[in-house]
Amino acid sequence: MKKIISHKLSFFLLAVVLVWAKTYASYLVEFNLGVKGLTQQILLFINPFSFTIVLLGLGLFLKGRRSAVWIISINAVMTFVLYANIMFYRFFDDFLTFANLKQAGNLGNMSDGVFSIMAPHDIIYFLDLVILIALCVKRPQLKASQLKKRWAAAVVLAGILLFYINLSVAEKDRPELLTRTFDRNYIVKYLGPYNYTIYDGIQAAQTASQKAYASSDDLTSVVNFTNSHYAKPDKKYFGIAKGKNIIKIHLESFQTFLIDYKLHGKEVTPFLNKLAHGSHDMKYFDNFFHQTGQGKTADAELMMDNSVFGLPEGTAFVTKGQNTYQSLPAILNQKEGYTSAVLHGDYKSFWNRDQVYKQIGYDKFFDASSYDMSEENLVNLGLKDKPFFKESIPMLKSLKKPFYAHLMTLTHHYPFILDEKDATLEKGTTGDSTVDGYFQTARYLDESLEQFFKDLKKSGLYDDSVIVIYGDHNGISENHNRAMEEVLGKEITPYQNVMNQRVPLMIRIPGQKGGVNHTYGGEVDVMPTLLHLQGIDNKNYVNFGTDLFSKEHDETVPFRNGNYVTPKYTLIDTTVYDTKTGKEIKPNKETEKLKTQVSEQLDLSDQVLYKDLLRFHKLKDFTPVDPAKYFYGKEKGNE
Ligand code: GP9
Ligand code: MN
Repeated sequence: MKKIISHKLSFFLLAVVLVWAKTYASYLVEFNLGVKGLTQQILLFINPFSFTIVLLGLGLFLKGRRSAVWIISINAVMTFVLYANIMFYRFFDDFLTFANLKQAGNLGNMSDGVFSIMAPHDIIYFLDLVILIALCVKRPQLKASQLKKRWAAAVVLAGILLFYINLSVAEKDRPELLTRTFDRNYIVKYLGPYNYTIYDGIQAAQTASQKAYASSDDLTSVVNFTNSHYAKPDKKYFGIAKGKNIIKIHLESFQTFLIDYKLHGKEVTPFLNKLAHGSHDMKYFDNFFHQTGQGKTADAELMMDNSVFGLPEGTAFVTKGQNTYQSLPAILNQKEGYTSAVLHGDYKSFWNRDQVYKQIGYDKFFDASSYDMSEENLVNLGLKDKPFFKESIPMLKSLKKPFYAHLMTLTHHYPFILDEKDATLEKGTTGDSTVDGYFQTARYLDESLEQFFKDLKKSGLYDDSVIVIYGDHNGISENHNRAMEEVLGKEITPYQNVMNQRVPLMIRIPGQKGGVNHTYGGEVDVMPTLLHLQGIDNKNYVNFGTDLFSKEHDETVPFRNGNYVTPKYTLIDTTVYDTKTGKEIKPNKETEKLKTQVSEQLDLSDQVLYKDLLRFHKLKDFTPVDPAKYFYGKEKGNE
């Protein structure tokens, strides 16, 4: 036994335990990781181990004191990583990224405040280093200690195995944790700060290499495409909303099939139904589709504000958070003096929003920290929609006019749960809890929206504002087809599944009549539409969508996977359907041409993001957004 637990191994074990202890202490003292449930508690407890065992364990292959030096050096690097994150988190409420390091503005803000955010207890983060160094110096036994290579290998393998276990339990609790990168908080909560740093480093390296080989020539084919795809504005609509506030409301997971749907003989969304039928002068697009991929909400936001597609894999908001954008809020600001704001009852780091909104040029970001997040106001992912809308009114009023405000709801989100006291509609009865709950949270959202409209009127903001309402993506996936067949009373064929990807789009323009508009369109079409309503021609911008009111609007709606819908055809993989009847038809020249156009459009849009091509797009009347000039939350400069 004594032989096995050699001095070398005990030094190593001590180092591992000390690193674990301080890392775990930092979870409890420094970070707000939102740990819920036993699985997450256990993962939090064990997650510092895997990386520590592997990295420190490599030192066991070295002889004598060199091994101790290795362990101490790695410990020092890990201490630096941990402490840098602690400091950064104290300042920005977020974890450090390699992208942050490159963005001088961010850290520059911190530099003069560094000492003020240090705390006396910070000593605990360095204590283990001191102990290990002292032991190394004082203990001559370490010099002679030896460990068999196969023991060293066993230790490193055990660390790797632990990592796999940790990752698989994490993926079970939060599927697609690494592929979708929802939030840095999540990665740290599940995998710990050290694994997170490696993960972030790999992502940063991938991004950098994609950008490095790009040149302005790559932009030429993009601009050729968007020029030839341009749809000129209809005079009837051009500029009719000039200078009006724009209040854009994101209905989480809201699908069009809910409109006019009756459950237990009652309308599920009576207020939205009224709007869809022209009340409040609402123009309702009933053939509007979401085009999101893995990035879900973030993809919807990206498309609506930039008229580019989300990426085929992952989430552009996360992986392309350091790109150049020519966004709707930035153009509105530069052309018409608009201020812009996002309002949302979740924390700002979700979907990397705090970084990307700066790239997009949002002046303000009211996230969860601006709202009353007491327990009774929360359900599921964050703030309930009713308090969210209520508290948003004074924030909207505080904005300099004209403004563009993007409000994102949250309660109607998978798994569609609601406190009993908030439920005014009985659940569905399919036996599928997701589908059954979906109706109840949709009703809650509908009531929240009705209340918001009333409050907007009271506040005086209603009359002079354009109101845009849209569903971001489907809430019910194909895993629930059985229950959905019961709900819709029809078989969910692949064709029907595509039809189910309709989400509502509504636009209210002061002084204009409402009504139903059957034009086919998708999320990339919203930015050109809103620009033209403002009297800003989108001709020179890289927009992949076209104005929904234009006579030249392209009614082909590409989906992220290369499928498409037009009023005539629906392409699913290699099969073409007649959109009106759902009957399979033979591919023809037109459907083949559309297929080529759609894949070219998606490919060019991907290149814009992967290669950061808009940095080469010089426009006389557009100054690129400087993210270093934007501050949200506690950051200095946001007074
Ligand atoms: C989180 C919310 C939901 O803040 O926007 O995002 P989703 O899961 O729908 O992408
Ligand atoms: Mn969403």
